[in-house]
Amino acid sequence: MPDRTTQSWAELNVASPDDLAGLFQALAAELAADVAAAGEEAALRAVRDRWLGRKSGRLARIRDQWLAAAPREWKPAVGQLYNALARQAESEFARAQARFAAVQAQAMIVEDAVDTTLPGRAQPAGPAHPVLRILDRITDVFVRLGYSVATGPEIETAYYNFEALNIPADHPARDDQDTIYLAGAGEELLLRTHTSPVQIRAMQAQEPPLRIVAPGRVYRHDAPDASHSPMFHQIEGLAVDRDLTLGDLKGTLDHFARELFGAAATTRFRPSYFPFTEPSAEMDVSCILCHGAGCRACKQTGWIEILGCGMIHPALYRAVGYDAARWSGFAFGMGVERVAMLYYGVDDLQRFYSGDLRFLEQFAT
Ligand code: 2U9
Repeated sequence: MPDRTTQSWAELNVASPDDLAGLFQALAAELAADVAAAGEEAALRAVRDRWLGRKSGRLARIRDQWLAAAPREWKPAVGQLYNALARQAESEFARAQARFAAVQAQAMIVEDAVDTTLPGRAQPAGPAHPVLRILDRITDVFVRLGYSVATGPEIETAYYNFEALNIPADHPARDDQDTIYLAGAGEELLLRTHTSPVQIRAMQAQEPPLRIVAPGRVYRHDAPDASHSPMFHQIEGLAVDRDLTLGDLKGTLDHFARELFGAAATTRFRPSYFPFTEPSAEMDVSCILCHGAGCRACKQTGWIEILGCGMIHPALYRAVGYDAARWSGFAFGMGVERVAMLYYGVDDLQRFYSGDLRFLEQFAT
């Protein structure tokens, strides 16, 4: 069917009102057929442009050409029919658009539907790292005894890492061989070699009585091998109160050994030396593998060294402003990887840092 809206008013040859009505009826039918034939939204948009396009749409042409050119006596009738056709066009497009939107909404409901009968997706929980599991267990033993947990910076000053702990400038522990210093820092900054600075800060911040454990990462200038790592974990403890004795220290740590390794574990204390404690000792626990009979793990001695400890040196009380005559206390420290190796029977420290999930997932329970 030729597009009659491209014809001029004169070409239409409208001779009677019936001619005019017939012409608009045919256009209305054509419009309805066009809309009905649009099977998708893009097609509907094209039909809409053809009819309602602002400049060259069919309705624009009727308005701009027929209505403008019609003789005066025809204008009211043309105007009315034009308005009716324009209203019909708007409502047909709106209805068709709403139909498409409803179909689309229905499709989305189907697409997004959740099948509530399907079994849930498993969320595999990553197990905690074996070193941190042991660190938690050790921490918990002391928390149950009333200790609180303290943490602090891993970058420290020489004052907190050494001086305040009675480790003077000429002490071998301060050698570059053992300590990782941070180059270019204004004051002498380093990676803490133990968690003891945390406890110095805690003592500075509060008066006794004090019972804290300080778990965390520490750093040493060591090449990695089966028993060394430039980064490892420590947990240290500190108790300061009136009249604490070596007996309190031994009782506390013996209790700790039995809590961690089982009721059958026994302990022994051997004299030792640390600059920050006096007297100092190392605690051995009866070998958890052979129970004292002698095996490869305990080098046939029946004992395994587990931690260092001692009564706090009076120089430390002076450094933090405590009255050394009034307070006494004890401290202890242990390497967590070492305890984890014993606990789990791992013979190479590097395995903990291998990132090998087959190894790490063995400790999930
Ligand atoms: C303060 C006062 C005293 C913590 C202590 C040890 C003994 C000890 C080592 C075990 C293995 C370090 O990881 S390791 O190499 N530690 O033997 N640590 S007493 O003494 C303190 C700490 C803080 C204020």
